[in-house]
Amino acid sequence: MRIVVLAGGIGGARFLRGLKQAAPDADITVIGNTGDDIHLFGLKVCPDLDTVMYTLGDGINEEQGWGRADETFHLKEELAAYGVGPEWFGLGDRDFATHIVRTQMIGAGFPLSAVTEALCDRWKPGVRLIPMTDDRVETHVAVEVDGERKAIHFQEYWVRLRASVPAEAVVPVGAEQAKPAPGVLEAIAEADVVLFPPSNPVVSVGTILAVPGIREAIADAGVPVVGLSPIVGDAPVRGMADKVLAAVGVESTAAAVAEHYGSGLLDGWLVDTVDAGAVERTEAAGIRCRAVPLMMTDLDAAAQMAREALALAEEVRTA
Ligand code: FO1
Repeated sequence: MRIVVLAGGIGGARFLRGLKQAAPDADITVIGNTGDDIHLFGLKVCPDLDTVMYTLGDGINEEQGWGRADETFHLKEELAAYGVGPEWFGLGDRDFATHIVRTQMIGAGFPLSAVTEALCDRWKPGVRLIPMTDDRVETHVAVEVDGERKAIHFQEYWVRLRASVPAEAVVPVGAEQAKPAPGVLEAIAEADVVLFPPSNPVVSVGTILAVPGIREAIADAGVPVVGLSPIVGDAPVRGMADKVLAAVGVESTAAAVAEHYGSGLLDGWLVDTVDAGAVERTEAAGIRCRAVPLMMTDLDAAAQMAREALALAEEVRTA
């Protein structure tokens, strides 16, 4: 079975670990969000691609869900000693190697998709990881700080400000001019099922869908598209998805997120058992909905969620 997954960071990566266990023989292609990318110290950092690569390659810092295990921060400390910031973004020594290799390869003319393939040769994530585009897209957030409206990089909003101020707008800068990376549209066209994991529906899945051609390819693929709600009990399971959902006028509920994706895109939607009340509203929106446990407390729980998503896809296919 060929499965395509649109993944962001931590939630998407943990779901993918469960999907690999639930469907060990499946051919999984991950279309990774690159809107979180940031250029620091002259290096290109791709947080969501790295989180998928490290998580599936067993190099992730498990409790953080980002960055490397067994990390040290000597380089960061030395840079700070020179007064070279920013200090609010925790890049570790081991992680720096990834960004140096990536930046060197891009500097030598390799597209991000080829660089990602090369990095995955080491990590062997067991899926094909393709960035949503080889073009530069960086999500910025419009905020009002000290009475002044300004656009700041997503990472500054997310990490330095901890999303503590309302997001007036979320803009994937460059998305409109971006083209799907080689292999993205082909993977969607050849897929037997497309999954939206419990990633941030605005800044992760939403950013991937903002690359012209990707949303249309999925809507026209003629195969089941099934998503899993990142909102459980009217709150994001992790991260601060509610802050960016508000920016796009979507209430922080499981049903509202399904409606946001729309029945033109989604055929099925899994909500957590605490949100069983959302099933009727979601089905009224033309999206088949089931309430199942959605807390990825461990690998088996994530694998069960993946099985539920694949089962719903089969139900949709035979409907
Ligand atoms: N998230 C934080 O909350 N604090 C950090 O200092 C931080 C550093 C960092 C370094 C590399 C990387 O790949 C990710 C990092 N993240 C950090 C997470 C990152 O902001 C998020 O993973 C995504 O951008 C959102 O999914």
